[in-house]
Amino acid sequence: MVDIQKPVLSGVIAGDESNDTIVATTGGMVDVTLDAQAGNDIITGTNVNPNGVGILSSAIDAGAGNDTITGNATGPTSIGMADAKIYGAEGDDLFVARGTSAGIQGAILVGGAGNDTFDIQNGTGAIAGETGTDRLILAGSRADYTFTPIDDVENVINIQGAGTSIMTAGLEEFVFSSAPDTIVPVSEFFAGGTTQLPTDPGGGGPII
Ligand SMILES: [Ca+2]
Ligand SMILES: [Ca+2]
Ligand SMILES: [Ca+2]
Repeated sequence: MVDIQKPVLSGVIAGDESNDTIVATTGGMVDVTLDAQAGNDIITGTNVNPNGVGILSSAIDAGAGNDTITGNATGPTSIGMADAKIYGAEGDDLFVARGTSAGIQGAILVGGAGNDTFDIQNGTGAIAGETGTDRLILAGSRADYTFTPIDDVENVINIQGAGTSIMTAGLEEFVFSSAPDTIVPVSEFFAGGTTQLPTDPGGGGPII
């Protein structure tokens, strides 16, 4: 196993085929290219500084296994993950983003195969669950956001509100921190059809 725990991580980092621990403890991950490979890996960027970012300008492939990728920024006006592209790959992966200004900013998070959870607070970016039963957890309540269904084949939804502008695809479940035990299935957002293919009020199917 690879065990790296430093105040700041940057550059090219490789895990191995077992369970790795790769942690930036106080100054975040900056310009990291990480391939964690197989195993259940713990990948964490913590930043305690003002204007800090937990995981910044980085590309992370968590690889197979059930991985946990966390961007946690605790200083004033901080962001959990910014300009980061993170791939969970196979396994049931957990993405966690926390910041005092936003959870994510310009982040692209892709779950890959397996049942993935994106616990990202709020912010901007794109999230794709891919296969499996994938869940998005947002801060606050459902009423804080507007969900616009775009495409019901890939379950594409645009989410706006509460400092959030996110395009999602392939997510099956939505949970809000104010009611953590309530799962909103994606089908609820498509009950009225999509914005691009308005349905006939008489139930005759899409008007093309
Ligand atoms: Ca590994
Ligand atoms: Ca994985
Ligand atoms: Ca998935």
